[in-house]
Amino acid sequence: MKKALITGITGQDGAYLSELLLSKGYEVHGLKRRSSLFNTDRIDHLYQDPHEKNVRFKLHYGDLNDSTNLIRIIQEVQPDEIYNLGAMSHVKVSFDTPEYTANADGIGTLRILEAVRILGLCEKTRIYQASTSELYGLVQAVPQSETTPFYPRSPYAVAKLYAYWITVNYREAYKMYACNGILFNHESPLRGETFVTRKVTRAVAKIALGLQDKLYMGNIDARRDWGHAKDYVEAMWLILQQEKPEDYVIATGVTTTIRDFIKMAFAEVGIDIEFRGEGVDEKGYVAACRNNEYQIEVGKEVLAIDPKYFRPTEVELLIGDPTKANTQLGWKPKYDLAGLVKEMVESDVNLFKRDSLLKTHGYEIKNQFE
Ligand code: NDP
Ligand code: GDR
Repeated sequence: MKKALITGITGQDGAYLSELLLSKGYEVHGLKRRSSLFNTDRIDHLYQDPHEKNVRFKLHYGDLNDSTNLIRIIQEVQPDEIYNLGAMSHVKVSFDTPEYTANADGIGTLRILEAVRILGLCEKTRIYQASTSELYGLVQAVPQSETTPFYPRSPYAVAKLYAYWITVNYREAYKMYACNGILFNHESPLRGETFVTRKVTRAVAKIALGLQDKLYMGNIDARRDWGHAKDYVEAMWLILQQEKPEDYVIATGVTTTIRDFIKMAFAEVGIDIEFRGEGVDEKGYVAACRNNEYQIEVGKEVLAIDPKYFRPTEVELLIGDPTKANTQLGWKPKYDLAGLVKEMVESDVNLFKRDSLLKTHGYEIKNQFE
């Protein structure tokens, strides 16, 4: 039985990757951070009572900022594969916490590689590094492929650039099977609530159900190449199953503005949006409500721009060229953007129907910060 260790197991990708590896017969170990509230929502359905026999899903307390902890866990687990998905992964937040981000996202990767080397596991353990399309940053060429030059535009991206190159360096210096998956944005109903797609699908659901009036957004003209996280964790696994360790771009090859994503998400609940105004004065109005279940008045302002969501330096255009992954890995995405939007909106509508029911029975609904 193969053993995998996943850092970032409590995140979006960690949850889907755990499901995939368990379905392939792996024993799955995960690094979990101590937090003051439970943080295992996305993987609770995979939990196995550690007192049972033949447990194949095990969590270990740890942190990418603690080398001795990582060495101990890797020594204990002796993994065949490590998926380093743990990171402070929010680009905007990285401008507020640049040093922490550099430590966890940049040096954290070095700590994993060094632990494997110190423990003499260079030949046994294969390592996947969660690299990112944010490395391309300021557009140098499109579509972006494995040979496009990098120009990172945030503390997050700069930290991930270090992680990218230290992974390449350890592969070349110590003959380790260590690879970068340069993944473009991928989303799902499990996406963190403050990333743009989930922020939008949650707001759409709440606005339709009368739980929220308005959605405040940043730069809605940026473009992203969005895929489904389920497809992308499949690519991570494939990258570690090849004869030779290499780096791969994983993307759909289609780019869409945030503005169009917003329109698509509202359309899922039968609300048509029209944008009027310019720059920070731009607003989104309801042009039509085609769904009798939701009572949204035509002409209602449901979206406005709040400059607080602008980034000091922005990544305006991402569109990936997945040719290498298509041909060498045989990887092709099964989901398209329309299917992804539908699934995310449906999931959030179901989530907030419960709140709507509580509200109609007089219970107070907790607000959450974006
Ligand atoms: P999430 O933000 O959903 O999950 C991040 C995970 O990292 C969480 O489990 C989090 O733990 C954990 N983590 C954060 N800081 C530390 C730390 N110091 N030590 C250990 N673990 C830590 O990210 P995604 O699942 O979306 O992304 C997975 C990885 O892929 C990340 O590295 C991200 O940067 C990268 N990536 C993501 C893309 C995307 O579109 N989703 C695209 C390209 C790359 P906790 O739950 O306790 O906060
Ligand atoms: P990104 O994702 O920065 O690409 O990083 P995010 O969804 O946060 O932003 C995408 C684009 O939307 C614009 N935007 C807003 N973004 C957020 N979060 N909130 C807003 O209100 C808003 N309004 C407009 C942003 O400016 C940006 O242009 C994600 C993360 O998962 C990274 O970890 C990963 O490496 C990259 O994707 C690939």
